[in-house]
Amino acid sequence: PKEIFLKDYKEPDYFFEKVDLNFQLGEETTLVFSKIFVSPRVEGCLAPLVLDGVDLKLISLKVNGKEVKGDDFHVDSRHLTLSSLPSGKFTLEIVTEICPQKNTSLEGLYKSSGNFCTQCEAEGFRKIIFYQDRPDIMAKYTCRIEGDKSLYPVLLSNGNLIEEGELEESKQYAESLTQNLDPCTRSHAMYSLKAAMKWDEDVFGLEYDLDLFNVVAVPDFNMGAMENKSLNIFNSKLVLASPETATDADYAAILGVIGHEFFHNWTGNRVTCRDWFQLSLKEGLTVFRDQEFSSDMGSRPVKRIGDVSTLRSYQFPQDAGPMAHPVRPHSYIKMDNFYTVTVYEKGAEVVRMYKTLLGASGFRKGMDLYFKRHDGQAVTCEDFFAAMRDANGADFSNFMLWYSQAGTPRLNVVSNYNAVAKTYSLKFSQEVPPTPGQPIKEPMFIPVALGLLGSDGKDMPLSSVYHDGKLESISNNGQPAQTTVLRVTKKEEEFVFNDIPERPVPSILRGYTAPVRLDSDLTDADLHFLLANDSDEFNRWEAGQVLARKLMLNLVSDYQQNKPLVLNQQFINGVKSILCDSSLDKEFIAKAITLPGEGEIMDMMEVADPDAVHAVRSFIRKQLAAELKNELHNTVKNNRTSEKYEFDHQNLLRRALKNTALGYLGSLEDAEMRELALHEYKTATNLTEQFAALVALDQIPGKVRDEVLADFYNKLQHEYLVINKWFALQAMSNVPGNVENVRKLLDHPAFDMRNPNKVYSLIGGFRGSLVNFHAKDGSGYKFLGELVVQLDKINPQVASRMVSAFSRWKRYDEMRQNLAKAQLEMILAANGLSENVFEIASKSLA
Ligand code: B3K
Ligand code: ZN
Repeated sequence: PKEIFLKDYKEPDYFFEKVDLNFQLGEETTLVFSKIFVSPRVEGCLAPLVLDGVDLKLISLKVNGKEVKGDDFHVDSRHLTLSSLPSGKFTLEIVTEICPQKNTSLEGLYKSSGNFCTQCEAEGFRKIIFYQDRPDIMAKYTCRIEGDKSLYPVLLSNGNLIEEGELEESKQYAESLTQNLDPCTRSHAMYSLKAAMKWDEDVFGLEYDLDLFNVVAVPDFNMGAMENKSLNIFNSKLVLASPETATDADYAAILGVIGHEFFHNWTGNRVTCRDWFQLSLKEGLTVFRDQEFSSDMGSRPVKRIGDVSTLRSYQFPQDAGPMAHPVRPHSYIKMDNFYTVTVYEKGAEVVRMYKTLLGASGFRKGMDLYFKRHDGQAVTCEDFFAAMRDANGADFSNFMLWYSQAGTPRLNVVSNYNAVAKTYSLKFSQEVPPTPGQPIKEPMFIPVALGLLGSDGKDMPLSSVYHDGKLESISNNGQPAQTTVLRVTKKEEEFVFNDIPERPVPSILRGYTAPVRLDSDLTDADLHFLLANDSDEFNRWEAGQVLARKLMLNLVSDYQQNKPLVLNQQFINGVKSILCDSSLDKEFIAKAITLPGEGEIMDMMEVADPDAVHAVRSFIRKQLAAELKNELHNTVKNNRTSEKYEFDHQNLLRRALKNTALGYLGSLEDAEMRELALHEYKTATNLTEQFAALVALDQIPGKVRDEVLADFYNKLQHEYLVINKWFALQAMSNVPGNVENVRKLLDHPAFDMRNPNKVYSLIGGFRGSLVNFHAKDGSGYKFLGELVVQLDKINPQVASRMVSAFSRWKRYDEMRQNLAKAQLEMILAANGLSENVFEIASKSLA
């Protein structure tokens, strides 16, 4: 397979000005008529025109209305090459035949669950017609679709509807679209869309530019959604919501994803990427925009906590493994493999840093300039950087390194208080770890928001800081600041604060202003102090997490040495005081009493030990549940929601806290608590509470668990999205030997390997059980290895997502390493392996 490099980018020799498409949808094959108006970039161009085309049958080919002769074109399995072209502009008419009914890759044009659907990003358009399939070809399109009216009553395409009507033989056609949403979509998705439209106008001054906007739900879809202009397509799980079939988390995800796709209209469609390496230009920016949107619609600190947890649990491990790549990758074999947490989530952190450095109004100025300069263009990450810089006259020194250097920087801080001089110093040092192809790194530009707490727990006023041989004043409209943003740009660097009356407790990296791993010399007492007092809610939560991580790592080491596990009282008291603090936001409490995830702890170990990490996390949960049983029980009783479900902030908070408490109680092997969970299950008026009760009951194997799981299936079997949750719950179970149960579920009548959501639930879910996926006998690895090979024949994109679970195999003990490696080798040896899986598997072994 061929690797494609950023450094090899060349402008196209030919531009396409206009493209007219006509689809004749059929039951055996579909015919696509394309008429392309071509113009050479440079007058008198003699270069051949190379069109991409995969799995296409060429029916006819005309240039300027004349059939092209055999000598003047060449077709192979990837390209159609045309030579002896007219000089100057010309038209190209091509008729292509495709088989959407046989297309299980869900890329290009495919038919599934009775619908025709397209997916063109990143390189799927070449599976529909012969085309220069690259993002810098920006043409005007018209699109006509013809199909059987009874089978395909609704025909939707991009842009405004020009014309629609009837044809003979009960066929109809449309040159665009009609609004058609099912009623339950209308409520929450429509609410989300309207909110997103208003938000973008208010916050960025960006308006929608067409008369129509369609939201379509598709049950068989590889990703979450796709931002096709005026025709956003969604995986149905990210659109369809009713209280009985979607949880609060689903409602929140829908809000975010509807927003995300809508926001792409400006950041992605009107201004797009020059080439796919620039993907984060639109994705990092649009994720940032959807995060901000969700923050404004709900609780900002809680949203931030959730986003940072995702970054730590998924992006940090990626950045530390064999698939580590910069926010702007340097090369790829299959672009689809680079729709990653690094490009999306770390990319969003990079955009957030501009805002941290420039402030809200400076950031807005930068965005305004970006659109002013680049509306209608295909551009690069440098163009975005330049707009931010130029609009503000800003000095960003080496900021661009965030786009080119992979790996999570480590930032270390050492503090010192001088009681005589009344100065407080913070010494920063940074290190960016080596990653594949990048052994040596430069220091990064790290914005660090900082506050200093006095012994009264309040922020000290900060007036000046001595840095780099200069005294810099810190002020907030003339007033001393409570939080300041330090710019750490060197390998080692010191900041000294003046007029500090007592030794402060520093609150470093408030709001998590940079995607780094922070180490500091804060003591446990300092962390407890921050947990109780920090005015920055994110750092309050963070202090608790740092304490919990330390505790968990210590217990893991006790476990490995066969020492008895003991939970210290101070930690229990800390959790108790948060749980019982009625002044706190309930959703914040839920986050603050939740332990760091198993993946996060594994990621911090020299050799990852899944059994120990799982045992320790379960032990702490159980101990806390036992010690705080009354408080947790009261929390459940006091936070049941009212009869009618509403996705409103007040009720959402109550459910978040109640469900977290119930989860703790479910870990106890206690008949009374099981009754409680069963009661919650039976009396729930919405899926959020019902499913949380099911999750609580799922923890203890036995008759009750089996009966409730069966009951849930019987009642909700017609709701396929809910049944996917039911699959996932069982797949993630830590019951020893669960792999056999998961194998059986593959034959369940509701399972279907061709539906990505089902695969993500059952097979993806299984990878979530540390003890079973990493089982010492290799049964988990073998299960996944076999499935990847099977899946690859159906849908390479989905298979490739599944194989990535193996990529960090070197993090485990030798026995597990050998078992995982054997699976990767087996996969690579499979016949007809896709490039998608090949890329991940081979890079994992390298
Ligand atoms: N841009 C699409 C993702 C396309 C994925 C291609 N394999 C969805 C999004 O980010 O909104
Ligand atoms: Zn996106």
